[in-house]
Amino acid sequence: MSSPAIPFEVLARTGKANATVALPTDAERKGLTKKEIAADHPTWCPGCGDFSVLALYYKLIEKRKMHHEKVTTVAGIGCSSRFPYFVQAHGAHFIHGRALAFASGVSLSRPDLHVFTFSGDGDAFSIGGNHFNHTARKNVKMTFIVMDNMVYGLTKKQTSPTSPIGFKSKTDTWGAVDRPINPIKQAIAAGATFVARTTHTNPNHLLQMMEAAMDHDGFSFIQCLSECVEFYAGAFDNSNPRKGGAFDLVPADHDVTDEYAAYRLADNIHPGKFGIFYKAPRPTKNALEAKINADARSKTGGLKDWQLLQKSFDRLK
Ligand SMILES: Cc1ncc(C[n+]2csc(CCOP(=O)(O)OP(=O)(O)O)c2C)c(N)n1
Ligand code: SF4
Ligand SMILES: [Mg+2]
Repeated sequence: MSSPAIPFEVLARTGKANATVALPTDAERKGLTKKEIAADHPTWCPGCGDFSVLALYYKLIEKRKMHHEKVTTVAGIGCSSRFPYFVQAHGAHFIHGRALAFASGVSLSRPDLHVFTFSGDGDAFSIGGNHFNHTARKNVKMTFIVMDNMVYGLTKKQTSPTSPIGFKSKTDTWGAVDRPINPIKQAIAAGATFVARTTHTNPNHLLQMMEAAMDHDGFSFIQCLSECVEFYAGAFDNSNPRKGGAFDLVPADHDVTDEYAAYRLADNIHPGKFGIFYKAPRPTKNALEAKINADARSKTGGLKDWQLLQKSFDRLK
């Protein structure tokens, strides 16, 4: 294998701008420790479910020995979307509802990165609902984790697309009347190729789902129930055995490649089943576009990008 290009900063730091520095290969490099991954102190309310998702994300990076320059953490706006601030890696705290659009650009232009996008239920399914459908149908390679607390937390308790009927909030003082969406069914119908549900109260399961999603070659979506203790306390007690609820797994004999079976399974009433509902191979937009680019490039006679651009400009003159 050829040795990796040495970034300018490394040369500058070592003071050996003209020397060849033997950098360790990826396999030789040590994995990151939690201390190296964690940035800043999370500003969530004590007891917020989002802490658990963050802790498991650190664990995932540590366990899978990912390096800073290979992880990208993108989010929209909301309490949950503060995520990238707390991760010592590249990423962006982007515009409300537009995390997937930004993350798609990153994924398509840098297929070597693991792109993780985090959203809240409002960010993902309300203002960002359109992007959710289209990113799923395009099968852009990334992992999308929605921390669903069934309320707008950051803006202090408005009804979200997953709030149940009757939920009293600042926007529905007499109780919500609109039928909530079913994120799992919506993801399957839109064309997501990996669809799973987990909860912040079951760390082992959450990590297991994150790993499976990360290993999937395509758009992997996880609905992670994550309690807002401030504005919707107890929302997920019925899925937590420690609070008298039941944590029901997707049956072992469920065929995850059967789209209709997955859709029917997702029909269970709240909180429903936990695990992988749907997982099927389909070419990613990344792979399809890479092929178009390679085909086009093979016909350009070895011209460089800037020369191709120049030719296009010249044609416009
Ligand atoms: C364009 C735009 N509209 C509205 C807002 C106000 N706003 C910020 S976060 C948010 C909803 C957050 O809810 P959710 O995505 O569920 O995240 P949570 O805070 O519950 O984690 C809203 C409406 C905004 N920042 N930008
Ligand atoms: S308001 Fe709710 S979602 Fe936001 S940090 Fe507090 S507990 Fe978490
Ligand atoms: Mg929310």
